[in-house]
Amino acid sequence: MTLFPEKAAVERAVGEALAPLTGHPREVLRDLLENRGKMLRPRLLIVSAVLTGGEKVKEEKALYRAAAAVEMIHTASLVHDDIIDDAALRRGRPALHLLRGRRAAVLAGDLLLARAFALLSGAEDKKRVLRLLARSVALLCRGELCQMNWRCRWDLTRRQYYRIIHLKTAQFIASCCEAGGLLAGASAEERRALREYGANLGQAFQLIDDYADYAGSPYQEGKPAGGDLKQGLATLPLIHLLETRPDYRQKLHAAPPELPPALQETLRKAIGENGSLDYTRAAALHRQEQALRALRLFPDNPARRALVGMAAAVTGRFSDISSISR
Ligand code: GRG
Repeated sequence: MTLFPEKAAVERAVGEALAPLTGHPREVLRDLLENRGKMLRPRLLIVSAVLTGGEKVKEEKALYRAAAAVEMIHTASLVHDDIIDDAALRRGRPALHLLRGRRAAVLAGDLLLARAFALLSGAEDKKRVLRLLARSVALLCRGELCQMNWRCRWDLTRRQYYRIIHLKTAQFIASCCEAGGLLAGASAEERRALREYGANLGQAFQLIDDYADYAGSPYQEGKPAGGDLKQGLATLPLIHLLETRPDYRQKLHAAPPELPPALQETLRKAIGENGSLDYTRAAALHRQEQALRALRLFPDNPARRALVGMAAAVTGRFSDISSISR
């Protein structure tokens, strides 16, 4: 049984978007696209469309083009993110900038983004999806810039943290769900509910990602743990520790911007012992509940159950997402 029956159609649409490329550019993108992730965003877009428009929406080519475009946008953001973070691994393999060099990786991300928008601009009547996703990419970049601006500053508040994860992760996931609704002709109320579901799912997703950076395996997907502290990023586990244990705040403020490994280790240990990881997990579970609550508008059917399953998988192991049956 195929677990994501639309996967082949989405991949065909990605192929269509990249068809005009030849030679070296095509080769660079091939490295990237051969190593697929969970395809969470295209799944969300398609299931949201089916939930609000019924099975007949699956006959529309525009659905697969939009699904391919969100996966391409997401992949472009990962390429750029890995350059910014100097990450060594992506999806368990060397990051593109290590395989092809930083300059080529920047341009490969740009190229992918441009081809994604070319795909979206194909259908005249789908302008609203194009506008929604263009705005969402701008917010992604603002989130990343904001996070960059807070690097090695340890006084980031919980409110500011939630704002950053909304911009860099949750709002794009919300836009994928809303785009599915738009393509299926969903009502304004349904689109709001889909957005609410996606935004909460996205927050839960990022909270678990930030949890995983401290908790390590089995949550880390081919990424070494401990990267956030090393890069000077304050995420909820650390923010919670600093809120509840001001003595650690003093230690951090007295330290150089690049934290010495011994202090990183002390903080990591303290975060575990202080209950800050449990706190982060509970915050993710709360967002997951909110996501499920947003689905109450919709009748029980296979598409709704698929969205429930995807929300449930986010706080379980990430890999469970790819085992959800539709
Ligand atoms: C070029 C579109 C573009 C944006 C530039 C760098 C940047 C601005 C934004 C970074 C946004 C980012 C990477 C946020 C993290 C989101 C996140 C948790 C990604 C992991 O998503 P998964 O687990 O990945 O769905 P897979 O590998 O399964 O696709």
